[in-house]
Amino acid sequence: MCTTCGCSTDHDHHDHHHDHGHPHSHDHSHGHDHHHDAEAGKRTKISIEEDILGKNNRLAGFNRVLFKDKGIFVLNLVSSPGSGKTTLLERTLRDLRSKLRCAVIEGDQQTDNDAQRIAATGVPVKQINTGAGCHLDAHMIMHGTENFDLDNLDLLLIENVGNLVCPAAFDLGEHHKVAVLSVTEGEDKPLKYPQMFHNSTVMLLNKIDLLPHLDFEVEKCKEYAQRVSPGILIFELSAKSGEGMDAWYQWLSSGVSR
Ligand SMILES: Nc1nc2c(ncn2[C@@H]2O[C@H](COP(=O)(O)OP(=O)(O)OP(=O)(O)O)[C@@H](O)[C@H]2O)c(=O)[nH]1
Ligand SMILES: [Mg+2]
Repeated sequence: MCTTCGCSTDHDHHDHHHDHGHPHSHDHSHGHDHHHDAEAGKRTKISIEEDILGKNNRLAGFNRVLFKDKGIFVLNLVSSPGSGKTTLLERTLRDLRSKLRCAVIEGDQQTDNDAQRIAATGVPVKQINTGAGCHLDAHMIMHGTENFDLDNLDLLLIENVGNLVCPAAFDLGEHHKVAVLSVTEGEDKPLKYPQMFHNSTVMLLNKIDLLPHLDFEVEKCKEYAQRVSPGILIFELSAKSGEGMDAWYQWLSSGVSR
């Protein structure tokens, strides 16, 4: 289950062979004998949550070491559904793929629609379907990376499941979370979902081509984002028109060459 919303994540209890030697301690002993005791139940829930996040953090640590060894810059794009993550990736890849060796992991509950869109850019892509799960976790990323030639990769872009809540809690071993917020969503989202913005290094304010049609107050939104995440970098851009994309590319490229 997800620590935040209590959704089930079947992938925590799968059964297949691993050849990458990371530790798998599938603990199925979570206290079913406590449900008549509310306090004990609460304690059990907290310990399950700590257990899940603890396991995730350990695996994220493995990923981080792998990415460092291979010299791969890794970004985790998080947002609500439809903010424009895939559109941003498509444009970014088309513009940067001649300069950087890129790969993409796509996370969605169902369909490989986004993976097909990325594949059309010619960049290697792996779709992960989370089923009932509302976020990617470090274990999925560990397996996702098995699909790529990591020795010949500069940049790995991960599109998380569209959800402003749960992905905030899960470290994937990435260098940075990048929160994508589109101007159609309202300027108050950083205040309403502070964890996501607090945990992100960058906020991409997307769809600015639509601003003339909306009441969205850009400065207010930026102030809210800074309030929950002081120092967060904000790029205003349009994945559709291309406006503002250069500053994003510059930041991205400087991360790769670091
Ligand atoms: N006007 C405008 N539309 C955009 C922009 N970026 C994306 N869109 C549109 O927004 C819709 C959703 O875009 P996607 O790229 O699929 O969004 P997403 O965040 O990947 O969606 P999920 O994967 O479902 O969470 C599509 O209709 C896009 O064409 C933009 O900068 N301006
Ligand atoms: Mg998408």
